[in-house]
Amino acid sequence: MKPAASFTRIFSCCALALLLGACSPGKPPEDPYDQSKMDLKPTPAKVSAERHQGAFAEGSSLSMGAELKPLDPTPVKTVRLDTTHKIIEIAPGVKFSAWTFGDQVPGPTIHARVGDRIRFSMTNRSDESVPGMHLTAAPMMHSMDFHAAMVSPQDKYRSVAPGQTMEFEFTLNYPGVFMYHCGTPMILEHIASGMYGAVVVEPRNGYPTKVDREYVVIQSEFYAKPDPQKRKLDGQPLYVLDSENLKKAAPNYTVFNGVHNGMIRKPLPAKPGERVRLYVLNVGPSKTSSFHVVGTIFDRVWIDGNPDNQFRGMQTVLLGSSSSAIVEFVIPEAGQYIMVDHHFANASQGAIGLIDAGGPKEERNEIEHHNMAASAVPDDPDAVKGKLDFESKCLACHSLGQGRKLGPDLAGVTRERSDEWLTQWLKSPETMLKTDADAKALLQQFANVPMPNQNLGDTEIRQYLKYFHWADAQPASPAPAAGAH
Ligand code: HEC
Ligand SMILES: [Cu+2]
Repeated sequence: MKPAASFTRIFSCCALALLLGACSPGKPPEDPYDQSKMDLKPTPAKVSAERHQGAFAEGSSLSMGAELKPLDPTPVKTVRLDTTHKIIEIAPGVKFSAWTFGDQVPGPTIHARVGDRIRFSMTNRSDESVPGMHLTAAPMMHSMDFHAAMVSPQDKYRSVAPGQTMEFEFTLNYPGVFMYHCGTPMILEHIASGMYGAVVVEPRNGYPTKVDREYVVIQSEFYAKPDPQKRKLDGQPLYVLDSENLKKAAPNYTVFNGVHNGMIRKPLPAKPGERVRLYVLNVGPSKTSSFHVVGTIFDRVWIDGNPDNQFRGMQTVLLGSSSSAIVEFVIPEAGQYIMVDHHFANASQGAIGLIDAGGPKEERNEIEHHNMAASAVPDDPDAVKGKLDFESKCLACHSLGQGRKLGPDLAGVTRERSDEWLTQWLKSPETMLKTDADAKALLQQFANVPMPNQNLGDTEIRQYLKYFHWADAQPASPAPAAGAH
């Protein structure tokens, strides 16, 4: 049909619609979201004093890590996610007092399909001490809020006390990648402490595309400060929730799947030519994510994980708090494909990961430098912070004990320079290069490439110095941590 003809037809139809109040050229397509076919009458929730023992997470629909397990075909999915308080390691040496679903952060991913029924139960086990761990956070009320459900929050999302069990059921009416989280006030604190996860709901008839790999990537923020009571775990300082920075939305770690640079250490495998589907959820609680994969283009983006909300050929997908997307792309050739939050301030806090599709490893080693295996970790929280900052901001040009790059190897630098000199240098290398003889000499050694001002604050500079002093005080090699691949 010629465009003009179709225009006339649409026009006349709609002109008619204006007159008659309806426009129905034939039978209307079936609405996949027909509410008369949805379950909007879930049964009441049940709260009991029965304490569940044994595994903290149970159910054949659960995936515990990044890899999404295949769909379990049973239409009723029994899911148990008990709440616990436990210590998790959000970055090398940063042991954080967390609250969890299913004893891990993020909680396990539930994989189901539209029309499936979720039979959910949760015992609040925040009063149980996990073997080998001290209880660092007082037991407290918790609850569960599933964004995938359509239920009365006052009934299903009630808080239950330690020792109590909450049970309810609901049917999945819409496809998507949905957040779940604790909804007990202060909700902000419960989410920031680790109480969240994802539910992947496939369309009733599956996705319109076939893929070779399926991974879940969950972005979230941590607001951690050294424990004011100075408690320690395995000789390392304990970190607790920093409520001040939490209210200011100023996290110190923004991460994928609960760990700073975690998927650099354990890349997601793929092969050239393969089609990869990522289920990406931004938990927040307070930041947006500009999710991007370096080296490819998203063939399809399904906003909130629903194929009806489709974009094609996108570079980045913007996700607010509790927003999600399914992104699909092809791995063009062998290589290391970096996943980042393109808000680079967030990426530098750890929101970075890797899809490993083989190929030369030089570049990969470069990235790995941002996350060197922690065979030794400083004890002092300032030095830990200095180490992490160094790994994200300085490794492009410096090493600690691995030789010169664009700038000098900084091993032993605290023996060669005074703290005062280093402080002035880090504050303003450009001033030092004009006024200080040692700085001028250094510049000559480095091919007249001046170190750019890194815009460091006083606290940050103090933390770098703490780290350099710690590294220089290490026995055998200057910084064992920096050598490990
Ligand atoms: C773009 C490259 C680049 C980056 C990024 C960079 N530096 Fe440098 N840095 C240099 C160069 C080059 C020199 C040598 C002096 C010169 O040429 O300006 C240097 C010198 C130094 C020195 C003096 C070393 C000595 O032997 O006295 C210190 C300390 C230092 N950098 C620390 C840092 C820290 C900490 C960071 C991260 C916050 C950092 N640099 C980021 C390039 C860089
Ligand atoms: Cu909670």
